[in-house]
Amino acid sequence: MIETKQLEHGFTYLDINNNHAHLKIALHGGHIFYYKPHNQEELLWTSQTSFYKEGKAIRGGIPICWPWFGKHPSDTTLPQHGFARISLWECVAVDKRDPNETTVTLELKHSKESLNIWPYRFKLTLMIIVNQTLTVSLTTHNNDTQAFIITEALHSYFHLDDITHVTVKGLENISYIDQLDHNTIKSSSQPLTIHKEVDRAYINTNNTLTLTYRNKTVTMISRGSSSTVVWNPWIEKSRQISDFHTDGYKEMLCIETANVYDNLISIDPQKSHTMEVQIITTL
Ligand code: TA6
Repeated sequence: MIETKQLEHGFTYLDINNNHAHLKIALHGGHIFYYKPHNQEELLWTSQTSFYKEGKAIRGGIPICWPWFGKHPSDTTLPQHGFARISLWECVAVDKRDPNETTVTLELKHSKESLNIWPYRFKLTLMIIVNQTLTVSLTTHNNDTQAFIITEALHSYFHLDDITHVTVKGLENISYIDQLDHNTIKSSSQPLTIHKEVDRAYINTNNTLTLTYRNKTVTMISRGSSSTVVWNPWIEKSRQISDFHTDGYKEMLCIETANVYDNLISIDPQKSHTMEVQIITTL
């Protein structure tokens, strides 16, 4: 079943309930902000104090950072992480014929406003497939007459019961940019555990990562992505973020399927690029 509903704050969202999971996608940002496989806990974290208003991204779920990740390279007055996560997307297709699999396609196209801050004609297609797994696929089409460059991320916030019990595997011996230490390049031979603030961009990553906590394993299989960003703001930083609920840092970890820094993507006119992640949970 798929219904169009409204949050009390006024945002329109698609509410999908099939044989495998319950998922909510806001048209604001093309933003998945709720995902719960049946008989499991919510897999994505969303802040209890998130804003739901124009010009702000929902805090949690899967914000789409595009066409730049982080600060704009030359103009810091432009929105952090680009404009896709604060733009209104359109739902262009829904396939719900099979109760075991629902596919939703959203689109965002260039507009007068987008051309003012990013001077290229484009179409972004977000395809979301909910079956036993969740697949999120972001395709950038270059509809311009010149090539353009993007950086991007599916800034996924995973929901955990205790950050100190988490292990991330698949990033060992891969160079990362430590965004908390003057962008110094580092690496570690050990699986990643989190006991303090972390903000890292791993470059040239493998396409399979696992996140393990308690008795649960979440596997992320990516395609068209060469970077992985890992972020937890920990105590002090999370207190400075007004839409981050108190102690929320204990229950979340961002593991972001991305193309950032040297893994930027150049797309020629009339060509496209797809970045995708499939999220698989095993108990
Ligand atoms: O993905 C990591 C990061 O870029 C961090 O540096 C941190 O600022 C975070 O994203 C959240 O950014 P936001 O603009 O959503 O507050």
